[in-house]
Amino acid sequence: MKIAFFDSGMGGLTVLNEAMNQLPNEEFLYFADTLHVPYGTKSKEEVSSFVKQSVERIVKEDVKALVIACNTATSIAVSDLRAYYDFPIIGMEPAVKPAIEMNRSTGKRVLVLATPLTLKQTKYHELVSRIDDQSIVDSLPLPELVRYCEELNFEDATMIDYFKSKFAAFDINLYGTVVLGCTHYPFYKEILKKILPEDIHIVDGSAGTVKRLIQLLSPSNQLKDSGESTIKFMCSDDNQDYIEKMKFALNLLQTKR
Ligand code: DGN
Repeated sequence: MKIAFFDSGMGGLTVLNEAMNQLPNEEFLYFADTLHVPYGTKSKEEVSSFVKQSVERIVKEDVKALVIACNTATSIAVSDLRAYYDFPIIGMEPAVKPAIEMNRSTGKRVLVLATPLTLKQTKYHELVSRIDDQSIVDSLPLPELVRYCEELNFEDATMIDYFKSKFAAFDINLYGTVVLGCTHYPFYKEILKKILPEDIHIVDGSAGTVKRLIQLLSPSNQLKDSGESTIKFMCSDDNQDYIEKMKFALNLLQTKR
């Protein structure tokens, strides 16, 4: 049986990559909702319906768990999906909690980067108000970044200009940690390192999500302990060129390991 990963586009590959590092014997399925990417600038109702349609296709495959490898889709649809399906469904959460812990004694602030839709959701505001007892968390929406990633635009010069213009309103030296609260953003980690101060930590939620996946599958012995990992790629518009693009992007992540 497969462990399925789902995102609007290729962002969830950053989470799949983490899972492949930790679970080398599994069969994976990766599904991208290419008919509707990007989600982050659409309405909550639209995204909720796109996620449901995608998951209906995914469950036709033989799946034992589903990772919603998209912060935007998780914040909108994970509770409804869990109420409807009876296999483990694991979502993403911006790694705000570890980021706050890292800065408790440093006096530095935390900057959360995510899509506009994730940052607007009650789920995000509740998370921050529950744990940000020193009011050190700020957020910055990056509405264009998913599109750049989908275009495989990883060109240093363009992206450095883009990030510099986005950070211009912030005194970046006040920050100890930057949280990548969208699964597309870790593709830009190396570029971000080039422009952020050297001592800033850059964190994302994929390790936490994969840890939770392992916790949920281990007790019922659903993890494989031998064999090779395999990946089946699917996308909602069945575009073979996009599938090749995803393979290329996953390979980029794997060569950075
Ligand atoms: N990768 C998605 C996320 O983590 O929010 C972004 C999806 C999108 O389509 N904007």
